[in-house]
Amino acid sequence: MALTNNKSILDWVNEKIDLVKPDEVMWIDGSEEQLDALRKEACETGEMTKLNEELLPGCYLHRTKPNDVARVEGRTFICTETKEQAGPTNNWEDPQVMYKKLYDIARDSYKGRTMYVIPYSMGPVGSKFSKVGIEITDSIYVVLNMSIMTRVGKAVLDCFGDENNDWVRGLHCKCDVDEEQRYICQFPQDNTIISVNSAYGGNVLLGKKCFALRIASYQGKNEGWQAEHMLILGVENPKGEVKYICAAFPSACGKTNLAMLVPPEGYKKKGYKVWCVGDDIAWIRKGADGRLYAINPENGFFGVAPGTNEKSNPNALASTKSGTIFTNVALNLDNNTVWWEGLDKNPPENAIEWKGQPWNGKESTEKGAHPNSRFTAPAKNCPCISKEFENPDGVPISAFVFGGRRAALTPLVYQSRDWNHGVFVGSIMASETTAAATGAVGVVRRDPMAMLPFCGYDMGDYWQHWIDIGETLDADKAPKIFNVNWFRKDEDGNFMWPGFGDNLRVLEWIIKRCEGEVEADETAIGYLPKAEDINLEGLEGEVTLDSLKSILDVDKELWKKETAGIEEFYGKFGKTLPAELKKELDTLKANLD
Ligand code: GTP
Ligand code: SPV
Ligand code: MN
Repeated sequence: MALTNNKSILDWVNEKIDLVKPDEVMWIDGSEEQLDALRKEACETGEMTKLNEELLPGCYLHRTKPNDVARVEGRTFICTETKEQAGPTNNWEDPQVMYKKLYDIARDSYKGRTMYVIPYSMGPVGSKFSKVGIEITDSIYVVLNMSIMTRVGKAVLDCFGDENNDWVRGLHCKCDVDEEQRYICQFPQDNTIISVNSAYGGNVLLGKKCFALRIASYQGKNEGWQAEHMLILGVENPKGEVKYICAAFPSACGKTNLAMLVPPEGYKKKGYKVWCVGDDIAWIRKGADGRLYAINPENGFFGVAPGTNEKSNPNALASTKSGTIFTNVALNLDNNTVWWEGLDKNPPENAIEWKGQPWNGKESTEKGAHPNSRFTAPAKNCPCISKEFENPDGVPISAFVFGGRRAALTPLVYQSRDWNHGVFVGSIMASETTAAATGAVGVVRRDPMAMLPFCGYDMGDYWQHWIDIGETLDADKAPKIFNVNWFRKDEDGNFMWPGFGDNLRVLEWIIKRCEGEVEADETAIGYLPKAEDINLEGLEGEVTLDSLKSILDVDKELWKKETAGIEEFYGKFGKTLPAELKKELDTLKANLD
């Protein structure tokens, strides 16, 4: 039974029923009974495996097809009226051409299947930050993941009302999971998303990257707010004061880890705490007091499994201990639990690897879990979830932090001179590619604000939006903007900075800068810490003042080469490149000479 009288929703759902021809239609009401019945059904058909109820209560394992394990950037399209509106960094197709192609693929594809209609809210139900979506899918895996990652069900529609037309349409059709016919398409001008021939995470959980970033970034541009690929964390000092930081790193570059950071022993003893508000996406608006506020529109974590362990990220691991769906990890047959590379040093011998084949972790040279295998865990499971997580007004932002994986060049941390220089610093971000998207891994590419795969319109206009937002902020209220790099390597290829919990040492410097409590050195690229101002207590033997100095080093010759790459990248944009950024590039070049 339909859960709403909203005509725009009912008309659209009926139109889609006529197109895909399901045997049955089920509206997802958000009740435990309904979800439980679906879990049962998925286990009966083999779509999911129920894990050990004692060790992992309410947890399930799912395997996707080996051809369907990551986002597919080459098959992701922004379909706007003109190609220019999508900009030079997005794949574009004419909306009418793309609708026809997608409808031809989707037509009759639900025959013999059930259509699930999922009403969901990105953000706490009823918050002024929040937005509603409807996702139609033929996958129980999608329903169950969406009900962890977002707020789903009847309550969403009750609050939405019958006249409201401000909602995002999402149609997902698994079809035959044929990679040749796979398309992930956003129609920002129609508030519409269509995804066909995939059944993997970011391609099909349409609330996440498709809506909360690609569509929402476009909405934000028009409505005066921002949708960013950013974690949100709060650092509580021993006096109990909490400062909030938003940080943008590309996929698989450390957002979830930083968001759930465990302070080093010395900090813990002093009374420092870190609180997680969000690990992937931030929606940001100006508050009544003139500061910027952020909410996490999601309700769960879709986190990278490999490398997650008791030491690297105990909070993420704890979050996966109940009510979690694991995708593409190894199944330990001895105790019906899961395993992935980097969980511990004791891989199971009697196991099934991520593709579904028998696997002996002690002997096999193959991986047990896919490098982009993931957990979908409820945010409320996280031991360090912020008490502001449900706050409909969000949290006030003190600093924006950009960062990526750069083996060379970028120092551990630096601060921009002002807002526009900070926008420039975000715009010149580059990072080594990871397994989060299909394609080569480890290649340095430009990824401005970690939004390259997620910006729903021309990236030049997006930079202009950042500059425009800055103009509305009083200087003393605007977040300060920084850049970090946890991934600098020495000549032997070892990471120079221990990372993880020790990143709090850098956050402490960032907060001190925001509070005007510490001096910095002005360099060609911006303000750098004096090495003595980064607290190394407890890192004896790991990081010395000298090694820290080399992680903070600015190599002018390397940076000159970098400016050539930036210039080439900027050259793609033509007239949408903001003059302010061109000016910042000229300043950087002059500073380096
Ligand atoms: P998405 O969910 O794809 O957006 O990824 P993410 O940005 O949340 O990345 P995540 O925190 O899951 O980390 C990805 C990988 O980076 C993992 O293998 C981590 O072990 C590694 N990593 C995270 N933080 C650090 C760090 O400070 N230093 C080093 N060397 N590795 C890190
Ligand atoms: C990312 O790739 O940035 C993710 C995972 O957070 S996905 O949802 O697949 O996009
Ligand atoms: Mn992400």
